[in-house]
Amino acid sequence: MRTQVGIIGAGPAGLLLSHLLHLRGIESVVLESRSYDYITSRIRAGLMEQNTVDLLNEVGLAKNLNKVALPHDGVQFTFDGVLRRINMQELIGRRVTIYGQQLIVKDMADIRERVGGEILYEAEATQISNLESKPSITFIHSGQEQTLECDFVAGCDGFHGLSRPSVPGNLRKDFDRVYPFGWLGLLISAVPPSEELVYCHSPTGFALFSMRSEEVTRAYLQVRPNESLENWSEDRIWSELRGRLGQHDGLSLVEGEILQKVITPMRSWVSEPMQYGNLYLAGDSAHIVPPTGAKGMNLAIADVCVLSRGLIDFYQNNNWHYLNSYSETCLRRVWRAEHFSWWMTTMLHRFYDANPFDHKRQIAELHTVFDSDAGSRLVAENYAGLPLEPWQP
Ligand code: RFL
Ligand code: PHB
Repeated sequence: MRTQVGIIGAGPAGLLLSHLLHLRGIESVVLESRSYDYITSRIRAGLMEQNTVDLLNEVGLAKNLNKVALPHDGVQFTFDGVLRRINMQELIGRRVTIYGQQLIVKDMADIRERVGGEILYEAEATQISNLESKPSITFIHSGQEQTLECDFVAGCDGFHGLSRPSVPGNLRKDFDRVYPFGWLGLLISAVPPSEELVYCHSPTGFALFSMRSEEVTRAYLQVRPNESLENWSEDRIWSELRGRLGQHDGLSLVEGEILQKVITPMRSWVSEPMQYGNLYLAGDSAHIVPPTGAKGMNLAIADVCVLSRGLIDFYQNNNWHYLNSYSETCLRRVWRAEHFSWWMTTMLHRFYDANPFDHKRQIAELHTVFDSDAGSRLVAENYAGLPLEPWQP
């Protein structure tokens, strides 16, 4: 089997890349180890930056999104007994949008399928070879080992994929921070406490109230690392949700059936450079962030814009400029998102080893940022997202 760009992974990064390349007549094949049903029902991200939504509109991927997504002009924070709202629309003229990752993955996969795009599900890439000349990807599909020959490999296979480890260890530098807590993610059949997201700092830990629709709440509770789900009875969950939200005018916690609970560890990670030979890493395969800043999927999409521009310029104009500067261009934005995600995480979570001084300092930091117009604007600019690079030359 042969194609121009071999893409490993049908997450937001891989699917968007294959769509953008298709719009400019460049062929790709996407290899995905999981099934179509799995990737279109896996609950992960929910929040999209304004630029992400604008891009999806520009490239014809936002038809369903525009029907059901929930745009938010503001975002709310509680700490030290107060509720603060950042009005992003007023401060910076931009907003964020709630639309489940599994829905945008489905929209992209279905559109690729409709125009004859090749996505092989249950096709696990097991080896990438000849990265410095004509690459090939070995994969197992329907029990058979096969080979995909290509000009370039896009490693869009997430944090646990095969692409990053295919960059020789002596040419790669990894930057890593593990946080001493995780998130218990809950999907609840109940009206969310507010129409907007509420991030809560509390003496018993962080909580976030998001949503997937007007009737479905998506909530997260900070939990100890390596916490077991068995320790989280429904009673304990409701009591922590209630306590961490606190009592504020306009916020009310409605109980409902808990449809799903999952614990996720929290980590920051960057692998540099994001390119080796003809392999380009995009999205979680190259970097991850703790979800407090809602940046992971948005960053994956930002990488893909840079990569599609490079590949289009190469195929249309034989120009290597954007491909040669791919890693450097992406990493500038990646590190800003890493910083923002780290900052939101450390400012809003309770560190279990913090002493009373640390706690008072943290509360002071929250007042410094959220009582200030300049502080609120800084949060708004980063939360609603930095401008994207153009996806074509
Ligand atoms: P993905 O989505 O992990 O997709 C990678 C795909 O590659 C496949 N794969 C392979 N296929 C073939 N052969 C192999 N050897 C393969 N190895 C792996 C996998 O099956 C998979 O389908 O990576 P991508 O495309 O880079 O997208 C990244 C995003 O998924 C991720 O950053 C976000 O989910 C992060 N995230 C959030 N991001 C946001 O922008 N906004 C949010 O609100 C937000 N909320 C979140 C989040 C992540 C969370 N968790 C679960 C960590 C909330 C949570 C709780
Ligand atoms: C979500 O809706 O899943 C979500 C929203 C904002 C975050 C993290 C997750 O910061």
